[in-house]
Amino acid sequence: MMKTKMNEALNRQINEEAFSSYLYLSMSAWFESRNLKGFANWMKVQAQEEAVHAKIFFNHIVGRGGSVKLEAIAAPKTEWTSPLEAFKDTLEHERHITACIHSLMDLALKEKDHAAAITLQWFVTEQVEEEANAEELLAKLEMVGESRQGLFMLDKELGARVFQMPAGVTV
Ligand code: OFO
Repeated sequence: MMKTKMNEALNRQINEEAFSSYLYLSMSAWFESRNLKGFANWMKVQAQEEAVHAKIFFNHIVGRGGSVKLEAIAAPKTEWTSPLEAFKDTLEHERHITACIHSLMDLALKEKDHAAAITLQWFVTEQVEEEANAEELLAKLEMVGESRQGLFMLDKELGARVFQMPAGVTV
């Protein structure tokens, strides 16, 4: 059985992950509107991953007899001035999520909630990858600058991304 404080904090994280999914879906729609279908694909896959993250927390709470409370999801931004701005927002958002995960881990350790700590360990590792991916794409966009050809090549590269359920995860 989970303590109320941990239960509430994990419920808040479901909302954070659901918002992440919404944000990237909104970015996907924006890229579609700019005819950058590869970027749109990358963001759609990212949104799928975030929905899985929300479900991992959902399953963790349910599996331990906790109570799931789904709150309203805030409306994400719908317009960006450039792909560069969208990826700046992505990196900033992932850094925010990393901070959320670290606070949850701090709480789990304080409460001696070993089960929560094990689930959160996966997210600690995942966030290293999430930030690295956003940093890499941001760097590539900075390199490309105003080059339409560079953007075209990058769009092609991002179009190849395919959603994969993380190893060992069932939702
Ligand atoms: Fe982007 O990792 Fe979850 O939110």
